[in-house]
Amino acid sequence: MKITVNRPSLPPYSEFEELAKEIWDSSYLTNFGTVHNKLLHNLEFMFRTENIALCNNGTNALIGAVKIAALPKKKKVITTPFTFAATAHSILWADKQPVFVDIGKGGFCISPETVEPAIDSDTSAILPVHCYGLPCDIAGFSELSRKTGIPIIYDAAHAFGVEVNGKSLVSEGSASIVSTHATKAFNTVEGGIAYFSDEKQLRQFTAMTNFGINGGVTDQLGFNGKLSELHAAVGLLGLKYFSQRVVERSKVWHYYDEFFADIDTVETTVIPHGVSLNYAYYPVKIVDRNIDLDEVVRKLAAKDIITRKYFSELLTEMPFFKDSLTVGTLDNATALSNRILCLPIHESYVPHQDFIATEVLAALK
Ligand code: T4K
Repeated sequence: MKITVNRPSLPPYSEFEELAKEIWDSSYLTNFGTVHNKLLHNLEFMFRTENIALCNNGTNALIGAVKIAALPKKKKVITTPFTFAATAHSILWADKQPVFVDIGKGGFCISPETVEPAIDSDTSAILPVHCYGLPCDIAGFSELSRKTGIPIIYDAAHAFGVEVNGKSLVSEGSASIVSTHATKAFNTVEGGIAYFSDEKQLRQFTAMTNFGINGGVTDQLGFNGKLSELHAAVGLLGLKYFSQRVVERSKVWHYYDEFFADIDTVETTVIPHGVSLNYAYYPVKIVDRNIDLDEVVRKLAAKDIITRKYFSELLTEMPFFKDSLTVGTLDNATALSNRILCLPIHESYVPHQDFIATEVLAALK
């Protein structure tokens, strides 16, 4: 069996078959159907907010969020280089300009301290990423937003189900988006969720995902960002299994933590106090710079263990973004560049956790 870095968490196929048949028989396949609405309702209950909408992927949700929640007459959106390309692509698709700043020391996210020096009269929004589902300094960003009037738009692509002191991380900032792609902790095959603190902006977003149609009238810019009934069905059924799967994935996380505790070359990730994680990624820092991570990835792949260097290549190092605006040094992000390895984590890996950890250790030697 190939052990991949992550794999979709799916409901039993028989349950999907039954619901798919109902959808088939109804002949209603998309455009805010019954299954879409049920999933939306269940997620509103789970996140304890009615200010969310579903979308056909996380990238489109983020484009919409930036388009709607960023200050309209200003151009710059301050963000992180330590993320997936979709974060900065979304800023550009929303007709804004990304400005990269460093992540904070000892974490994976940009911080109010690294962002503040980059704020100027053209700053339209701040776009932090809760990288691997680990929360940014939400209290600090909320204070920075209050002080400057600049909206915070969170890329919470990895953060489905994450809570901080019992509150869902999704309902933070002016807007926040989650990815429900197949590789995420919870999935709708492809999909996304968008949160807006302002109900008017939420209505604008929903209309935006439906060609800009508001009450039958096209009165704004739109695109097709709707989540189909079949995609929503995978989510609706999968949601029932979500919390049990978090428990199983946490076993793998804690097993790895203990396994690597005394290994000098491997620095594991500390979960901050008060955070309930979804355990969708297991990032470790390989401290010893003499170890070639690409070689480690290759050795493990030869054993059918697929690891990933998410997000070891900073966006600012990629050809497409290398001439983008950067403010300050990127020393902390650069220190992580080519040092982070995400190990396989999934609820079905509990029986394989010792094998995986042992092979990772062997590949590091
Ligand atoms: N913001 C951030 C911070 C993000 O990380 C992302 C996406 C977004 C925004 C945008 O959200 P979406 O528009 O995607 O909703 C993956 C995902 O495609 C992407 O969703 C994700 N972030 C990114 C971090 O990772 P790849 O290129 O690594 O995927 P791939 O196909 O190589 O799959 C990774 C592993 O998962 C493989 O080992 C195989 C396994 N896998 C994958 C798929 C698709 C399966 O077992 N089954 C599957 O169906 O990008």
